[in-house]
Amino acid sequence: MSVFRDDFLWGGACAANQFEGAWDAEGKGPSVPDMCTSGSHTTPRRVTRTIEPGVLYPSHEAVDFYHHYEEDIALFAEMGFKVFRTSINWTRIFPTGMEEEPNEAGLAFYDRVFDCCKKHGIEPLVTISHYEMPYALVEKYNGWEGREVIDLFMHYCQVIFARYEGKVRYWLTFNEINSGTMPFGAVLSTGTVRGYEGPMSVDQLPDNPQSRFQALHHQFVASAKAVKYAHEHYPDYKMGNMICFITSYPYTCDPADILACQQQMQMMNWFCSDVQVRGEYPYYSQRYFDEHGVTIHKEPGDDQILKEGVVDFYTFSYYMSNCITTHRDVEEVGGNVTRGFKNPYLKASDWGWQIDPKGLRYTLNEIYGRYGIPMMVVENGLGAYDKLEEDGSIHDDYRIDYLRQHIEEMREAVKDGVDLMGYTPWGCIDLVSASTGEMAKRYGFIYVDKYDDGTGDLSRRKKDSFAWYKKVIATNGEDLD
Ligand code: BGP
Repeated sequence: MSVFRDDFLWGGACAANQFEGAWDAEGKGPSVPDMCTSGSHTTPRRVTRTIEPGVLYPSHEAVDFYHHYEEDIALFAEMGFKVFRTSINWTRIFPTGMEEEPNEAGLAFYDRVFDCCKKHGIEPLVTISHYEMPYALVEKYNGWEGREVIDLFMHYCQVIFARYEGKVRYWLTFNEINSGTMPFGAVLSTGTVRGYEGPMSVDQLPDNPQSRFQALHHQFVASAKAVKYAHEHYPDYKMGNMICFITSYPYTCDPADILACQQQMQMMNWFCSDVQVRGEYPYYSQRYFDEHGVTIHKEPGDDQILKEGVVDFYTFSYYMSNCITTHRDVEEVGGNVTRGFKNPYLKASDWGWQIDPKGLRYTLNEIYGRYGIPMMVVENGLGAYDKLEEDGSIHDDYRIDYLRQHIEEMREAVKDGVDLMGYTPWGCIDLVSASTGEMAKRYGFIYVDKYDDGTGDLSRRKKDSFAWYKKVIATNGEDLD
């Protein structure tokens, strides 16, 4: 018998801006990633205020899910997906985010996607905002720093909640909301980069913690309002949060490292979910704000709404772990939204992300111990270079190894007693990398013929991991060989 529950939600995850393409089709407006050029592991993406001619913006075509959704969802169904995590691109529905009337063509596209999922017996899990805020709101309000954005977001939520009733039950409010606690999040998440043109790199972005944390407060309020509204109007909707969890370990047993690590875990990994799950700012945040010159401006009623809009389930992305140290002689390593220090016991991906399957078991236990609500791993996976063989096959045994080891540890965590609802590995079909804008950094079970220079015929091919994952799902996670 499987240790995973019978209704375990096996599937995969994508985000609209990273795979749909059709960035200006049928009335869609530009969202923040549409203004981000391609980059690489060594050259950061750039944010531009206008679309520069002759420059590659990878979200513009991406892998064109917009025109391939039927074929792609059929492939997901062939693997046996029970759930498909995707997002709605806000600017397909409201091109600037400020319109009163939604764009019917945009709404109709997601009708087609969700109907197609239904036809295949796949449950959609929808991220309402996955790094896709309307660029017009960056220019007008400095993104989420403007309190006005809360009402605009609520209007968007009300429209999609009503439209997709009967088609979507599982919703996540903001993707990786805690990226707003870090400089990197200012571009894709909080949008607090009005007037900025330049590299999107952790070291080069101008940083303003005051505007990031104020923006984050507005996202908390918006998330809670959306949750409360959904609970009141659609009792069968299940509302989740989504955290980028980068587990930190103290590099040494020097008490200074232990404390530094605790502080990193608090503000990076726990702060946002403490608000979204427990319904209030955690005690440790005030000192952090005082020491970082941050004053959160709240309106009467904000604290109440945070209490009333707590989520039903907790979701997170998990790719890696990092070490934290106060010592100077330790090598730094990369990550999706932040950096840390090298763990001598771990290997890293070609992009420097430290691979740590056991850390997933540890993390699941930590989260469940803190909150005790159902959880879902909604992103996990190995971004790697794949080689397309002459006969069209792709032998991605390294990806199978990575996923196998992580599923084994999820199994252990379930045996430990955590309540795990599902697993949606990231980029189940190859898509554009959020951090680097590359196609070469592939995660999929399905290979897409699309390359960093923008070429490719967009044809789809099954990698070796496709058949492997199909077997994993068919055996409810028992057969991982
Ligand atoms: C997460 C994001 C995703 C996704 C993933 C992989 O931070 O939620 O959007 O892209 O990381 O990161 P990357 O694409 O940079 O490899």
